[in-house]
Amino acid sequence: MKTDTIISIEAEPYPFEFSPPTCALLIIDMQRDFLEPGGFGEMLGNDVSQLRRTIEPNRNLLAAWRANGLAVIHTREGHRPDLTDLPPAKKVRGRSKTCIGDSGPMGRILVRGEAGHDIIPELYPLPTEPVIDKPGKGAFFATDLHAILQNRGIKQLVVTGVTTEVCVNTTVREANDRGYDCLVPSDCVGSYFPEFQEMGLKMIKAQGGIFGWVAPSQALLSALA
Ligand code: TIU
Repeated sequence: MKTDTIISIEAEPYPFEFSPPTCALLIIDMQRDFLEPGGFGEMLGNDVSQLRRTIEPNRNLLAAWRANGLAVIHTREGHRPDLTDLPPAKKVRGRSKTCIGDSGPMGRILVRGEAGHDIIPELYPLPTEPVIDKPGKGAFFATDLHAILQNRGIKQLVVTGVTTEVCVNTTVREANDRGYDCLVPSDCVGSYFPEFQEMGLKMIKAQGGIFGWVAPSQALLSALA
């Protein structure tokens, strides 16, 4: 695709204009422990179906990005096996009997290299797609994401994944402060809590798009077809 092609799609609060070669698809934390029945998320009492409905729309968007040869980046939330990058405050937060680093249903919880920490098979990264291992909720904190985006000349991001109000929102805010335009496809992000899904999206597009834009993924798919 030519670098000077500008595509405009219907979005809120106003149309999102982007140049595909400088717009990366950033898929946040579509990890087995958050999405799969029997994982850490479900063990904490969450309804994983609220997140699983995002798998198919993400698959379609990922296929479109790949078909057009555009940049795709994946993230995973997790920690080193020795937990030296796990803040003590994060370790004890929630007062759960089972916490990060402990043995869970799919290996040690949110530890790199464990089955539950990995990305779900439906959206598995290609070897050419960078995977950012992040210790926090935001994808920029303590990672090389910003450097990777700058090296590739990326200026805009389509941010998808889970959860809408936690890692997606934090990442969009971090990206916005670093000068990236962010579009969030509403059906490609999910929350365990329907009210947070709604408000998480409203917070992004409010006040003239204070953090970014929101649109259904079909708008992107139609534009890229
Ligand atoms: N990826 C992400 O959002 N991590 C979380 O901890 N989310 C929760 O909703 N807890």
